[in-house]
Amino acid sequence: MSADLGAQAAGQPGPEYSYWDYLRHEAFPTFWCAGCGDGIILAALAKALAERGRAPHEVVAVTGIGCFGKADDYLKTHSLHGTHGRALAFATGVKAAKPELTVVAMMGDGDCATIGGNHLIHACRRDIGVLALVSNNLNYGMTGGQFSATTPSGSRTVTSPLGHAEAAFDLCALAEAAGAGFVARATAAHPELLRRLIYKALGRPGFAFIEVMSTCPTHFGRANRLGDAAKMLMALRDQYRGGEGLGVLVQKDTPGFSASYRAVQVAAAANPAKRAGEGR
Ligand SMILES: Cc1ncc(C[n+]2csc(CCOP(=O)(O)OP(=O)(O)O)c2C)c(N)n1
Ligand code: SF4
Ligand SMILES: [Mg+2]
Repeated sequence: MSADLGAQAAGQPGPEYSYWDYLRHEAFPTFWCAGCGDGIILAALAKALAERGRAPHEVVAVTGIGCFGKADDYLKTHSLHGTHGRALAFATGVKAAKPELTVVAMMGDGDCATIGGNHLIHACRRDIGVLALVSNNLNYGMTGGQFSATTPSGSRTVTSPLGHAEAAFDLCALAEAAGAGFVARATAAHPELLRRLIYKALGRPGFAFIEVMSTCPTHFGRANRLGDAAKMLMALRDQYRGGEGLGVLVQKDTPGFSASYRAVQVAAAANPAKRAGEGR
């Protein structure tokens, strides 16, 4: 029994929602391979939403294309399944139009930072109140394991069978450099930390970026002889054993785009002659 259900059974008031309320049970089992890290990230998000007490209809899950881009299929929130690399562009539009909604863009490393890199840097700069939740499995899982902008130099993929010749982006450093007010990292081997980070991020008015180092045993793992899914998770746990590089890396108090834009709207209403394109 979960702690929530335990409290209810003991006659104490429990939280209004459980993670269970955010999942589309009829869509299970998921499309993901056994041992894929994506399910761990989905569960952490559902738990954090429940903890925040956001009703499912107040939440919009926005995705592009990719294995992690299937995540919205399993959420009983509003969802918007867009095109590859454009999740943050769609999410920006949703949040700009309806700032009262909780908007989460769920993206793979390809979706977010390879084809979608330009949208990422501008979302960071704009400080729009969207949570960017990235499953970084170091390759394009859905299309068969090609290298992406986060594939480590020297590693093997189907498009770098002799070792990748390029350097990888450090996504958190990229988000920080682009001006993100909240940047954090967890791994699929640290689900509790991930839940806490998502909870924190959901409380911010501005943009939040969370990178989850994840596992693709089917492609990246196989190509680099990293062993089965369990071995890959244990390797992630060991890689971050000291905690360096994990947790909240950047946290600033920023108003968020919706508040700044609202201030401009109020100013425009008070000064009609100064509206863009008028009074020249
Ligand atoms: C414009 C466009 N280019 C390419 C594709 C093909 N495509 C679909 S998913 C994908 C890569 C997905 O990788 P990532 O975003 O890392 O997600 P993962 O599958 O690893 O979770 C690509 C290249 C596409 N659907 N649309
Ligand atoms: S191909 Fe890789 S990323 Fe896609 S579901 Fe399978 S393990 Fe996960
Ligand atoms: Mg990927």
